[in-house]
Amino acid sequence: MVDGEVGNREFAFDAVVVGAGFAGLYMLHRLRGLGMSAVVLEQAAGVGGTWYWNRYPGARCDSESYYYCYSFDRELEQEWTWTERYPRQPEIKAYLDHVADRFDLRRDIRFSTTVTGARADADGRGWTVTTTGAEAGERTVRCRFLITAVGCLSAANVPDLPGLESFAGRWFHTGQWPHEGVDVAGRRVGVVGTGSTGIQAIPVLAETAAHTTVFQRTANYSIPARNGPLSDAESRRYKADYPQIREVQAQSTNGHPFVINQQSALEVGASERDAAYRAAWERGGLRFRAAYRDLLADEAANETASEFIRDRIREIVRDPATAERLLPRDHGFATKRPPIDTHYFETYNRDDVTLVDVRSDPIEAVVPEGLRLRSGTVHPLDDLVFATGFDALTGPLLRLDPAGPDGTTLGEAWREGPRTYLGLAISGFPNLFTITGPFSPSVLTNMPSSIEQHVDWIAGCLEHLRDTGTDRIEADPAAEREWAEHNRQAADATLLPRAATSWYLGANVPGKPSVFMPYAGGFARYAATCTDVARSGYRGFRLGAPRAAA
Ligand code: N01
Repeated sequence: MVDGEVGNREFAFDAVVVGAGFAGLYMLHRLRGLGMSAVVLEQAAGVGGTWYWNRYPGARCDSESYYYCYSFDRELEQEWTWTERYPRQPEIKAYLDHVADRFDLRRDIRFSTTVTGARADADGRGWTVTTTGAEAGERTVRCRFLITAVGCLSAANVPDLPGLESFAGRWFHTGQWPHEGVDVAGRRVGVVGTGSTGIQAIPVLAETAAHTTVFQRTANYSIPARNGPLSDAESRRYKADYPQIREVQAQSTNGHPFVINQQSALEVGASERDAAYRAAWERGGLRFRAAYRDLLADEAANETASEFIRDRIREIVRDPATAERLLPRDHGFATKRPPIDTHYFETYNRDDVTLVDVRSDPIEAVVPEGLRLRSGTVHPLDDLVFATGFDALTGPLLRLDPAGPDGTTLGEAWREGPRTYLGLAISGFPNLFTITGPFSPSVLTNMPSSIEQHVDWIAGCLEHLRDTGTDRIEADPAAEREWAEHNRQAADATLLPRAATSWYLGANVPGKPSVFMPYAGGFARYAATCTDVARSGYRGFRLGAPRAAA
């Protein structure tokens, strides 16, 4: 069935948005505000995006609830009350359900609809999007503009281990967790992966499982979250302070409402530094990395924080051999995405938890009874949990399989790695916008902050195109090359590209080109660049001739 006939100039919609998470919901709201017709295509049966799928035990946000939310509507800010310092997955999902209802968004969302491809018109002035859904066969939707709101961490990365199909137990990826939950009582559970997800899930699984075996490839730093209920007084204070909080976020490096200490970790004495780290450790959360300005820029400075955390691990974990295996030594603190936890390291003091180092003895195969390592050791398991992360940033876009006017697919265009202009647009793919695409700050920031900034920019751009009667926009390849170079320099000014196993570089997916994908130059600086590009009349973009002139 065809919505708007393929090949003619009639469009069913001004815009198709793919994804109904934080980004897609707000994009739809802004498109409506512009008086544009729009539909959101969503694979899931409900809204939420990441927070629809990631229902694993312990799933909760590492940003604090009072700012892991929209800022675009003052009434929404005041009427929603968070219950904990860090929101659990069901609470964030409930918040996004509330937003969808409050702004009457659902009537323009097609749920259970998977985008399987998208083809630009030969003249680059529209798109035909192909979907599959509940009905048999494919459907197509015609639109002028295609806007991806697919998130950065939505394409699950399940390791390609031989024998997985032979496993006699149950296996799960944390990002595709069964909605009905998984009861692990009395079972031997294996968890592969010690990133943010594994570090959240392991303590919770260990509370119920008969035995938990953690398969660790890279030891990780983690800061205690210090989660707890939000009191009425705290909620009232945040609500009263929102104007200032939002201002701090807008001026920040990473969209979080905290100011990074402008001292160097190396210009203070050891005891003063230790006291600062102790205070940050006690306060808990991602703010730890704001202790000194050069933690992500100078190896010696970083090492002071890294060693402080290693000391805490040595202190918490009773068995010295286990503690030693848990010490991260191949990368500095926060050069990979730093997890925060609730009793993660303490979990290794349980008799029913075993840590297995699969860096020195890699997983070789799944066998019916469990996991077999290269040494031949078999760990018997009833349940296998892959907390193995995602094909980050590029994976969700490549899955949409867009093709430009000349038929070149995104997979072909990005064979050597991604290239974008501002993370918002891709040369060769006119009238396509990518919310939080590669080479935008995205995963280095508090995501709702980046999402709102991108959506607002795209809405402003669409308004400009409409007001000038322009129906085609495309990133200029030269601007894209310059942006890539600026990204490389911004990343190289930090320690981030040196963490060899980082998913920021695509290192977690075998065969993925090694490119540092998020923009490391800072959120406020990035947003100012985007604003400047718009003010300059969209420098670096090729705008089609206005309709009247054409
Ligand atoms: O994934 P990861 P994640 N054999 O890629 C290991 C966000 N998030 O789902 O480091 C053995 O970080 C891999 O090892 P290595 C957040 O941005 C946000 O945990 O590649 N091990 C690593 O230990 C986060 O960073 C929240 O050597 C294998 C782990 O699996 C991002 O999601 C909460 C392996 C994967 O860690 C991804 O986190 C949770 C193999 N074949 C997550 N393959 C919020 O608060 C992979 N690993 C918003």
